[in-house]
Amino acid sequence: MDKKVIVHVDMDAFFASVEQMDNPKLKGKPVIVGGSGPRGVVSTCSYEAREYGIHSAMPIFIAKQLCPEGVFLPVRYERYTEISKKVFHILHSVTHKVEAVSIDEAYLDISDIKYDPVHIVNTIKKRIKESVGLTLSAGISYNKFLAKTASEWNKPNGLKVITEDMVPEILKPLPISKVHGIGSKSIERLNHIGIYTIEQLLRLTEDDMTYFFGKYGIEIYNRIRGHDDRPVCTQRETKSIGRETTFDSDTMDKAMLKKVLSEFAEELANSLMEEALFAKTVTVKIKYQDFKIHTKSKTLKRYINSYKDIKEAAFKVLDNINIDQGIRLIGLSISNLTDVRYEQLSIFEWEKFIKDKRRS
Ligand code: TTP
Ligand code: MG
Repeated sequence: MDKKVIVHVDMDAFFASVEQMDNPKLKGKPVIVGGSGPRGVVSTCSYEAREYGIHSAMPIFIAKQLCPEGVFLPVRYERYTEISKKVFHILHSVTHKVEAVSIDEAYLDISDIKYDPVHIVNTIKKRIKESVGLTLSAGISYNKFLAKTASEWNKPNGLKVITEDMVPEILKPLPISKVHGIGSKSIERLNHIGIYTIEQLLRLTEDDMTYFFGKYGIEIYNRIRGHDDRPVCTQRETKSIGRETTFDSDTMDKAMLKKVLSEFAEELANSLMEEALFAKTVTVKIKYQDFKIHTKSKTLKRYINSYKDIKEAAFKVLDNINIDQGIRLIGLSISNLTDVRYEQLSIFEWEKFIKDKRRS
């Protein structure tokens, strides 16, 4: 089996970079984002602030002592979530094999894209810089552990490739804290017996590793030798997506109901796009003035994700409902979701497709 091509991306100083983007006067300054109040801690800080020794999870009062001239800001989750969605939207335009690890971090499996991985990653970086306004660091390798290690290599705005022939040499000088999965307690215990680097960790046997890390030991033993076969999991927990609204006064006005359905269709299409999903079943829910609920569904022959397709299916369902009394509430949902697209072409395959077409 061919080696996989895994990419790990991680936004640089995410919350702080968003603050600097939204308020350009803060660019180049030590910006610290964190909880207010006497027990607040640092969520993150700009790279300028890191030079003062400030880092995530440090109490704010200590950060203030280290850098009194720093700009201290509260956390604005909604804004960061909004930006995160844009970033993931771009990642999903490359491949549907995207595993979100956190608000600013993801793995991509780009093994199937017949393009130079560095070109792919540079394109992702460029797109995110141009259309979102932020930088990220990326690592490319043949498994998740090494891709993540690579993305941390030269933050911010880094790009590092780790190939098979570089392992384990390249890992040897790294401190054991760089091994994702080793907790601070284990680090302390290992430091206590004089183990600080991966080179030293490589000298431990499988039994030693089990002793130090429990059942997780063998996994770490393998990872530092470049073996990690965890797949990139495209999470698929959403079973259905829906919207509904209750009217101020009951209605039987079909044109109005269609207007509402069409607004919902647009929102649902956006949600599908964001998560790179397709749906097959469209359901309209109606609550009449006597509070009876009526739902009617239509399962289509093919998967859809566009506003137009969702709207048309919803209208058909509504047209098949015999409305004989006032309606209090209308809802639209889509289910039967999938993220496995039939012959889905990523932007790179599209580029190739278009080039090939021009040639022929
Ligand atoms: P990270 O990716 O760990 O950090 P970062 O993006 O700020 O900086 P780096 O360039 O090193 O990647 O975390 C992403 C966001 O998650 C971060 O901007 C703020 C939030 N976060 C917390 O709220 N608390 C924490 O302890 C950490 C580590 C992160
Ligand atoms: Mg980050």
